[in-house]
Amino acid sequence: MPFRYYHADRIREKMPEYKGTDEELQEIIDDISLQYNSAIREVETKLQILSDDFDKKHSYMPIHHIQSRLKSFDSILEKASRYGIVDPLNNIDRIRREILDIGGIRVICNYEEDLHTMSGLLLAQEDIELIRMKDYCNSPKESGYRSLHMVVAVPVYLVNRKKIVPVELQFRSIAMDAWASLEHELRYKNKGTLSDDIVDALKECAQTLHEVDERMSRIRHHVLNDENEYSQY
Ligand code: 0O2
Repeated sequence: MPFRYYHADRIREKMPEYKGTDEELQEIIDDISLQYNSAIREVETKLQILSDDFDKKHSYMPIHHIQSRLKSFDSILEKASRYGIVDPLNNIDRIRREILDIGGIRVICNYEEDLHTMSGLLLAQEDIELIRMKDYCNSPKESGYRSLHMVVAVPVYLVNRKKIVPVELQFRSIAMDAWASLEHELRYKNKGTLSDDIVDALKECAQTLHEVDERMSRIRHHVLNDENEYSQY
């Protein structure tokens, strides 16, 4: 038996109101797994190819590493309830339209300028459609969080159908990612709440790391003397 993202009976326990058969429920779950995992792979491959070509042209790889995840089915159902989607298993189309981070990719770049270069190169591809962009780099969140978020739609070609599937991308510099990972862990360890003092201290850390990002970028340009080399992108 192939690896299963989720088994129908486990989800049925949580959603006893679902009236379909086990086979129908398993079909819904397997479809999500296949389509979103495929979309993640498509976009990851595109990014990898861009990074390889960048390396070939400039002897430099802007992407430090990539992480991806398929949102757990439990989290999808929890978010659906938060979004007021009642009877979510009978409203899979609404879930697909409204929950845009079922497939997620985090692209960790070396320098802040690389985020804009790589996201721009991806968006320039003709089979990629931008659905939504949130620029938390230029407008950080209240917490101090910085990152460039975008949701893109990518075609996935299956045996007898083509699906357009959304994928959420979070482009971060190494410094932005370090802050977000540690802040997330602290918040998680403290059950989602942190005192005002800690929140302020973390915000200061985010600002310091932003200054470090800017300084590192200036040092890089100084060392490589390549101020305008990538401006063509
Ligand atoms: P995961 O597992 O990281 O995906 P939502 O909150 O999802 O209903 P929206 O508008 O999509 O609505 O949220 P937003 O804020 O644009 O993006 C949410 C994601 O950004 C979060 O995902 C985090 O990954 C990241 N993020 C946003 N703000 C912060 C922050 O203050 N600190 C940290 N560490 N990360 C942040 P999730 O939902 O947490 O889950």
